[in-house]
Amino acid sequence: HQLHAAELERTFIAIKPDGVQRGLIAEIVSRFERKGFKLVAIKIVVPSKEFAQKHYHDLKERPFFNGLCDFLSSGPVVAMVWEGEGVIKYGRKLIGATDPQKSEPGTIRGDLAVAVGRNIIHGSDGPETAKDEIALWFRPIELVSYTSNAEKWIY
Ligand code: 3AN
Repeated sequence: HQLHAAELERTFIAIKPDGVQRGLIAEIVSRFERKGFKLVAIKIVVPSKEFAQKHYHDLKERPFFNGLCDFLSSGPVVAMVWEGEGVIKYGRKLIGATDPQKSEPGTIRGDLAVAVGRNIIHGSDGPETAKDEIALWFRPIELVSYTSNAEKWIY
C-alpha cells in the first residue's frame, strides 16, 4: 500500500551534548537512515537552560531535573525530526532503555553509552510528546516534505 507523506508518523530525536562531543552524530543518523526512516528536519543548536527546562517539563519534580537541564544546555545538540511508519515506537526501540546498563546490545544506548545521566540521545515517548517536542524545537517551515527513491521499496 502507498501512504501519503502527510499521513506518516513523525518523531523528535535529539543527539545530546555527550553524543555530539563523542563524535556519534553520523553513527546515530545512520541507524535511523538504514532502518528506512526519513529525515525531514535537522539542525545543531545550543539550547538555553530555560529551553531545556521546557523540553523536560514533565520531569520537573524529579531530583535529577536541574542537572539534566544543565547537561542538555551544556553544548551543541543535534535536533532532528524523523518520519516513517511506526517511527515513534520503533525509534524508542533503536534507542534502547533509558538506563544504558539495561539497554540491550544492538541498541544505540546499549552499544554506545554506560550512564543514565549521559545516555547520548533523546526520543519522543508517544504521539502527544512527539507533536509537542517537534513544535518546541522546529518552526513548521523547517520540516521538509520530499519523496525519496527508497520510499517505494520501504513503505
Ligand atoms: P527516556 O529519555 O528514555 O525517555 P525519561 O523520559 O525517563 O527517559 O528521562 C529523560 C532523561 O532524564 C533521560 N534521557 C536521562 O538523561 C535522564 N534521566 C532519567 N533518569 C535519570 C536518573 N535516574 N538520573 C539521571 N538522569 C536521569
